[in-house]
Amino acid sequence: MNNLISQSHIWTTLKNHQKYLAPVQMQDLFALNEHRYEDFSIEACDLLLDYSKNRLTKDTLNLLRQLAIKVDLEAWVQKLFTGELVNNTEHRAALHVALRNRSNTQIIVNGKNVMPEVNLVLEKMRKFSNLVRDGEWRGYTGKTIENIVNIGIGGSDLGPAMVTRALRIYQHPRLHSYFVSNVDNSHLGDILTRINPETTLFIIASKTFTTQETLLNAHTARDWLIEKLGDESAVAKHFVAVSTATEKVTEFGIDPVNMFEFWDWVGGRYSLWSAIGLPIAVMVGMERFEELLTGAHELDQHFATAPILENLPMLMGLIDVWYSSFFNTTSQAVLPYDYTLKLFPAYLQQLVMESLGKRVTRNGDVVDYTTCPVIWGAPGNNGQHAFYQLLHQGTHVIPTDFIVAIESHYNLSEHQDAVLSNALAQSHALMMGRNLEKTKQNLVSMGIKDNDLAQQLPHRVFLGNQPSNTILYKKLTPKILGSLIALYEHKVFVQSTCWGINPFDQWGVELGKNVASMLLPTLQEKNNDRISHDSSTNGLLNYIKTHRDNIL
Ligand code: G6Q
Repeated sequence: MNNLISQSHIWTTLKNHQKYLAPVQMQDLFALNEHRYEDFSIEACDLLLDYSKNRLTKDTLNLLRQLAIKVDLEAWVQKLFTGELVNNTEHRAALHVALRNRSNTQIIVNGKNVMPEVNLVLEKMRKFSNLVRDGEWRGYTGKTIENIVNIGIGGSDLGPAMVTRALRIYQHPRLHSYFVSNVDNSHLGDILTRINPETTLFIIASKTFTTQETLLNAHTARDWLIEKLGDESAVAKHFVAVSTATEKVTEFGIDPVNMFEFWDWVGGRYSLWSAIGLPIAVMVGMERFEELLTGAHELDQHFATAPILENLPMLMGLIDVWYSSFFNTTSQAVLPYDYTLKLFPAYLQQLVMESLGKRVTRNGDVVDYTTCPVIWGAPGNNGQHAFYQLLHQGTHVIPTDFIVAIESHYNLSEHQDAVLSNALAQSHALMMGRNLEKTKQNLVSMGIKDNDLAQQLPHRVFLGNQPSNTILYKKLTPKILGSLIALYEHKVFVQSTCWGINPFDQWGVELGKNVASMLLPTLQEKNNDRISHDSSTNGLLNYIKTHRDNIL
């Protein structure tokens, strides 16, 4: 218990400070300081962060800064950037910053500079993506490639799927991308009915090349292709792999020449910058992929050098710790007012919750403070007509990130102003609320009176004081997107450092991988006699067995 940060003086001071701030209304803080926006907003890497609509003051920030100093945040950032084994349970570095190290300075892991290998793979990606895009890479029957099907799951799916969707405006006009992750028939099965095998390239993306879902989908896709084209040798023209496991890729039947390598120091959910980004490079071109890397690299430089309270990821991470551990908030909404970021909340769910969804510190001590919030969200205007009700009048405090593009890539008149006004109106309304008196005036002005007024009044009041950040950028270019993603990656690292958590392992995911293979044989047995799990699992298994017609 003694190793926990919660035992420190600064933690106790923050706790007391929270008691003082808990009843304070943000609208009063705005009224007291007409420069609150200027005082609590910051710009770096073409991203503007307005964090003025948060339940904090300058004192709060100074205390959070002291917390960052107490946990040696800046020293941990150095460890991250210099290849130390920050993933202590797997004895690995976590060097996503090396993958986008555009200044090419050497980064040593286990005594070896990793940059030459990184650059070689980037070069291989460039050549391959150009061949596909230029129509020079041809399928078995000589046709150019039109469909790119990425088969992977988790970190080998969410990042590239999100980025490819976000950068759709840049995609090659001949190419269509599909991302298959789920093992459910209706994912791959549906896509296979809509593509032509002669013009399809499958990218099998798996760091370990042992993941059940990916391998099953990959085998099914391979069998489908061979059946359709009538020759096993067609595989060489239609399958490439992205992996760290050369032997397993070869066993599967993919020539290592068509394999794009990455390394165990790249975590799955931090891997879109590696060859796992191959579908991005093919769809939008290697130059755009490199712009994405540049955006992330610039944010890396900012993170590594800017002082704590002028540092975007540090500020956002510290504010998140403030809410989770001192206000005990348990969820956080991410609301992009930029439809191209449709998949960003899903991507962040993995990045944040797989990294921080933990209850013991690096040393194995059980924490006595709230850590990772549940992350959820959806594009702005859609959410307004769905779950925002809970943000405005529910019983939870839900810190929210509004992510807003000033301009769109498309020029439909009036639309962008509608988006911007909605985004700003929502964060304003969440902060201000509408008190009893104002609500009453409003209802009276609408002609509502007497009993009706008394009855309606409590339903129409908005307490407000709901905190939010707003992140603004001009237009979602590959570079801006790179910076935005890196901002969230590093924000997670800041939170993990304050909480003393290792953000780079995922033992919960490993558990899932093991239990699935445990039940599979029971499901495939004909009789029910040997079922010996808990009675619920036994009951469900038996029910499934007696109700399904198509046992394969
Ligand atoms: C990510 C996790 C996990 C992983 C998938 C796929 O950080 O480790 O989401 O990415 O389980 O693993 P493979 O890439 O090994 O198939």
